[in-house]
Amino acid sequence: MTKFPERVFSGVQPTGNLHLGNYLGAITKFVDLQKNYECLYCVVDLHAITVAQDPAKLTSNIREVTAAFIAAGIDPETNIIFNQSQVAEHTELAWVFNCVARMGWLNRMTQFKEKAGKDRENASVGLYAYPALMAADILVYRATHVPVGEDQKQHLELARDIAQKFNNDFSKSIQDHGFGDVFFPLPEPLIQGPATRVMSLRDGAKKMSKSDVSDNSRLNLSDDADVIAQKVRKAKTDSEALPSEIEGLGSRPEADNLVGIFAALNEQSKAEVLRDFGGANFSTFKSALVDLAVAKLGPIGTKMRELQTDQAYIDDILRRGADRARVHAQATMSSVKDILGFVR
Ligand code: AQP
Repeated sequence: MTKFPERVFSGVQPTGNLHLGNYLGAITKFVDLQKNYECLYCVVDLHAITVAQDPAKLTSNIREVTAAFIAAGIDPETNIIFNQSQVAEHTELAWVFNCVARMGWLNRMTQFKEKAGKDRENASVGLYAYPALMAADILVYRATHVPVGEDQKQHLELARDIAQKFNNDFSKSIQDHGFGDVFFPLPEPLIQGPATRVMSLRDGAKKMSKSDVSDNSRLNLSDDADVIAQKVRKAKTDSEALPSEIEGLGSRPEADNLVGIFAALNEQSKAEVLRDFGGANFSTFKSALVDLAVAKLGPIGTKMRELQTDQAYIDDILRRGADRARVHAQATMSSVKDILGFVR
């Protein structure tokens, strides 16, 4: 069986309001993985335009996500940080994958259903085809590991299905060209820890999201200490004290969410948090959470603001990252063209 070198790829959309969910579900994992893997971290601007974007705002959002990566601790020299639209091979492979993926597979994607809502006829074709582009983002680097939040699990499964179908459909050509048994690895999702799905601070049944109209529903990475304190204090809770055992969180989604956030920020398990706070009321727990969130997020926000004042520095990182990423992507695309039978 073909053995692939271990490589990490993941992306974040530059759609504004980068929040605690993006940070705990994805960016902190990116930081940890750089110790042991070759990593590519991408600002997925082509995904952002699947819904309407203001061009000037998009430019600043691309720089903001880049600044967040660096401020959170990702080293742009040892890892590759870049924006998707600078490496044309993502879209080239996405077209191939549009022809590999089946309509029935895409019809099952819950994110499309949620984002298109009732007005499905008016959703962009890009929003529908989004998961095929996401598969191309990962597989153009033949990445083996993909750190994401829980909400991206279904898209990752689709990427694996696409890789497998490509490997099966073209198995003879793959072997004839000397690429071994299979050409693409089946990328593994890395979805771990106590905050893989951070929920809204206003509604424990809704995911914390950039597009939520209520800014109080999320902690933005750009929020200062006062805003963090205000939002945590206003976060919806119930009237009971915190339980001492994890089972006690079962029917209490808002309490479960805040305990999960505390655990992830403090690098603990939820059980450890409840050992310390079981029996405490929410005002005590929220005060501790404010201190922790300000201590962890405050320096990141400050560093992000500082980095964003130097656009030339950010743009240079993205350009150099894209140059490095393109080397891998072009090699994959050349092989894919041979496998498909294109003349080049
Ligand atoms: N609430 C969340 N909890 C944990 N992880 C999350 N992620 C997003 N929301 C949460 C993870 O963050 C990474 C980047 O996400 P994205 O920017 O590509 O897109 P998204 O999932 O669509 O993010 P939002 O915030 O929910 O944006 P909108 O409101 O525009 O849809 C991914 O790994 C994601 O899993």
